[in-house]
Amino acid sequence: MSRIGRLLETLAPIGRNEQGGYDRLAWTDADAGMRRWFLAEAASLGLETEVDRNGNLWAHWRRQPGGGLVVGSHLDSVPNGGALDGPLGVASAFAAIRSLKEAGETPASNVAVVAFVDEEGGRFGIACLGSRLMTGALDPDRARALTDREGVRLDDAMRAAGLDPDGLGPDPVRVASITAAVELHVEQGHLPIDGSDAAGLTAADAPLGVLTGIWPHGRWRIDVVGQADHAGTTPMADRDDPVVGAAAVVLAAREAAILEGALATVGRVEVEPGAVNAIAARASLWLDVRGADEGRIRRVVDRIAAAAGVDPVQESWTASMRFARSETRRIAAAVREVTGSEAPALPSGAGHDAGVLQAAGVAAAMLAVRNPTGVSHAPGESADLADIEVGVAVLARLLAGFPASGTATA
Ligand code: HGY
Ligand code: MN
Ligand code: MN
Repeated sequence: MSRIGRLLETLAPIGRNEQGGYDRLAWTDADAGMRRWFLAEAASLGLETEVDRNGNLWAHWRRQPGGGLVVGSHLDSVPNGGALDGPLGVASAFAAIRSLKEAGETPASNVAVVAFVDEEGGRFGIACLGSRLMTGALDPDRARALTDREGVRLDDAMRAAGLDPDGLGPDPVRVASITAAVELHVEQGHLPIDGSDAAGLTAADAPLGVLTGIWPHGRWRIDVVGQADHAGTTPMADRDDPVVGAAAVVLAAREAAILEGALATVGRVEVEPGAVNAIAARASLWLDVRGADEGRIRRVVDRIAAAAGVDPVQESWTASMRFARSETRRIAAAVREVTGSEAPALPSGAGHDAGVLQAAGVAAAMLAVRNPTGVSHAPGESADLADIEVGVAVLARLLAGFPASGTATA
C-alpha cells in the first residue's frame, strides 16, 4: 500500500461516528487523537515538532536558520463531516516528505508541515480560528470567550486539553518566517473551471486542479424572539411563534440566493426552550452566504432582513481573495512535470487557512484533488487513491524544488 494510503488508514478510525461521518471538533477527545497522530507521524519522520501559542501544530524539516515553505491544512471537521477535508492536506504533506527522505532527496528550503486549529469553526463558530489568531485577524479575547452548544468557553476547552489559552494572539515573527504556503485539499463542489464551460475536475477529466482564489463568504446569526405559551391552549390568531419567523428566514434565504445567483444556507437552528408542547420563546439561526462577489452576498442578506423582518448579526466575514501568482504558477509547473498535463484553474467556494495566510500577506496557493461527487462536509466526501497519490507526488516535487531563498511574492 502507498505511503498516503497507509496514512489515511491510520487516520480513518479517529473521530468516526456510526454514520461513517467524522466528529473531529476542536479540543475534543477526537481532536486530541488527531493531534497525537500528527506528532507521532512527525516523530517517525524525524521532524522537529512544536505547538504554537494558538495551539497550531508544526513539524519542521529544517536545513538552515530562517523560514521556508509551509505545507499542510487542518485536522478538525464539521460535525458528521467527511474524512478528507483537512486531514488529506496534512497526511499528503507527511507522505511527500517521506517519499523525499526515502529517495535521499533534501529540499533546498526549510519545510514545515502545519495543522491549523479549528479551521471549520464546527464547535466555536469562527472558521479558520487558529490561522486567524496567528495572523492577527481574530481578537484573542473574543476567541477565548466563544462558547460551544453546551456553553463551554473556548479557553476552558483549551485548558481541559492541556493548553494555555492566555497565550492566544498574533504571532508576527512566525508569519514573517513563512516564505510561501501550499495547502493541498480535497475538491469541494464542482466549481466553474477558468476559461471553460466545465464545472469541476471530473468534468475537466483532471486529477488535480489549482485553486486561484476563494469566493467571499460570511456567517450571520439571526435571533427571532416570540411569545412562549402553551401549545394546547393558545389560539392560532393569538400566537407570536418565533419558529414561524425562522421558517420565513429560511425560505427568504433560498429565494434571495436564487435571485442573486449566490449560495445561502441555514445549517443550524436552535429553538428555546425546545419543548414539543410549548410555543417557543426564541429561535436562533445561523446563515452562511457565499458567492462570486461581495455585492451579491450583501444583497442576499439585505433581502432576507427585509423579507423576514429580522436583523442578521455578522459573526464572520471572509473577503474575496486571489492566491499568489508566484505560487499558483509553481503548482501548475509541478503538476505539468508530474502528470504531463495542465492542471485546470478554478476558484474555491470553501474557505481555507491558506486564504487567511494570503490575506495576511503570505504568498499562498492551493492544490485541489479531484472529488468525483463534489460532496463535502458530509460522510460521502471522497477522492480516488490514484488521484491522491498524484497529489502527493506533486507536493513532493514542490518541496524538492522550492528555492532556499524563496522567491515568493504575495
Ligand atoms: O466553511 C468553509 O468554507 C470551510 O470548509 N471551513
Ligand atoms: Mn478544509
Ligand atoms: Mn471544510
